[in-house]
Amino acid sequence: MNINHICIIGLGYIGLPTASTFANMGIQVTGVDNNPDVVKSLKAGKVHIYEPGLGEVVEKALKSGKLQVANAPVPADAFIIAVPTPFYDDKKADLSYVCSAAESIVPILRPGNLVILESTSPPLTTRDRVQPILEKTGMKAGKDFMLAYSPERVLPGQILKELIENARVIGGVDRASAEAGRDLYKLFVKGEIILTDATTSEMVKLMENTYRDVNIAIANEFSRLADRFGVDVWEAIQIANRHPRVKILNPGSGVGGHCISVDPWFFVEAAPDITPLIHTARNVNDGQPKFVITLVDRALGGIQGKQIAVLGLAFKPDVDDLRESPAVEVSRLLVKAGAIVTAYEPYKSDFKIQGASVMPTLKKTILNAEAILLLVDHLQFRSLSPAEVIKLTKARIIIDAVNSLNFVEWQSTGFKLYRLGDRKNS
Ligand code: SAJ
Repeated sequence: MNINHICIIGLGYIGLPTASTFANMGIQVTGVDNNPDVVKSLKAGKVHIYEPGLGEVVEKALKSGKLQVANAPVPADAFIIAVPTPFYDDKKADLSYVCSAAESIVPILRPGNLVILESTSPPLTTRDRVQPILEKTGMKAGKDFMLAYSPERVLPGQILKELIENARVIGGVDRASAEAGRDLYKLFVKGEIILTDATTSEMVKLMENTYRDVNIAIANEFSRLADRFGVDVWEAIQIANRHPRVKILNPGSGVGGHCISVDPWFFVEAAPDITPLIHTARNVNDGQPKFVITLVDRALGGIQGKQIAVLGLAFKPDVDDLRESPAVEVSRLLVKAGAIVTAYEPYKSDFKIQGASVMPTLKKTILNAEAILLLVDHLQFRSLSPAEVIKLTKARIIIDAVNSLNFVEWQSTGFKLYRLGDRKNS
C-alpha cells in the first residue's frame, strides 16, 4: 500500500509520539485532537505531556512542516485512532471516544483507505463496534477499505524507544488489511511485525496487561503475608527469584496508570462468569492502598491529627501521569482518616487533592511533618541523602512503600524506617 498522508486521531501519550515519529520519517501527518487547548499549545510548539525525549521529537516534526495539527480529521491514505478507552465507575469500558473517532472518519473515508484502531479495547470492538460505523459509508471493510487493530505496547517513560523497537502485532479484519497495516508500521518499526486477525490482537493486548496485573497482585499479597509472619518480603523475593523459573515482581502501593489497572476489567466485563482470577487480582491491587494505610497507622500509633508528608503522587516512577494512581488514593485515605497531609509530586506540583496540601517543593512538604511516607520511587527521592533530609524536617519516622531507601543508611542517620512488607525490621 502506498502511504503519503496519515491522519492520527488523539494526540495523547500514544498518538503524539506516533504522529511525530511518522512525520520525522518524512511522511505527511495530520494529528487531530478535539481538545482545543491541546491543538493550541501544539501549534505554539508546546508539548502538553511529559515523556522523556518527546519535546525534541515533536519540535522537529512541527518545524519540518510534516506534522500538522488540527481539531478534525482530514482526508488521508491511512487513519490511526489513538483515543482513550476509560472505564465508567462500574468498571465497564467507555467506548464513546473510539466510536466518535470512527464516526468522525465516516464523511472523509475513501475507497482504498486503511483504518487502524490502536486504543486498548474489549474483545470484538474492531469487528462489532468500529466496522459497522465505518460501513455507514456504504463501503465494506476488507473489500472497499481496510481495517485493522494494532495495539500500542509501549512503556510510559520509554515510549519513543519502544515504539520503534518493540514487536508490533497487527490484526486485520482480513489478510489484506493486516498486510496494509504492516506497510504502514514498517515505516518506522524495527521490531518484528506479526500479522493476525483483529480479535486475536485485541486479546493479546489485554492478556499482556492482565498477566502483569495478576503477577503484581501476587507480589502485593506476598507483602501482606511477610508482614503477618515477621518476614522481609524484599529479601524473600530476592531469594525466591534465584529459582530459574520464578520471577516475582515488586510489591508497592498498588497498581495505577491507565493501562494495567484498567485493561483486565475489559475481560471481566466481557466474560464475568469465567474470569474469577482476573477479577480477584484487580481487587487485590486496588486494595493495596489500604494495606499501606495499616502500615502508616502502626508506624505512627494512629493517623488522626498526625502531620504526614507524602512523597510522590504519580502512578509510577519518573512519569508525570497520575491517572488511577495508588499514591493519590493513599493520600485520600489518609485525609479521610483525619491526617494533616502535605504532598509533593515533582512532575505535577499543581495537582489538587481535596483536603490535602500539594506543595511546590520537597522542603515545604516535609518541614513540619511527623512522618514522611514515600509512595513513588522517583529518581529524585531515591537519591535523597538522609543527612540532608534530617536537617529539613521534624519527622524522624519514614515509611517506605516502594523499597526505595537504603535501610541501614537512613536508620543510622537517626530515622526510624518502616518498609512495606518488612515486619522483620520494624
Ligand atoms: N507495578 C508494581 N510492581 C511492579 C511493576 C509495576 O506495583 O513490579 C505498578 C507500577 O508502580 C504502576 C503499575 O504497576 O502503578 C503499572 O506500571 P507498569 O510499569 O507495569 O506498566 P505501565 O502501565 O506503565 O505500562 C504497561 C506495559 N505493559 C506491560 O508491561 C505488560 C506497557 O508495555 C503497555 O504498553 C502499557 O501498559 C499500555 O499502554 O497498555
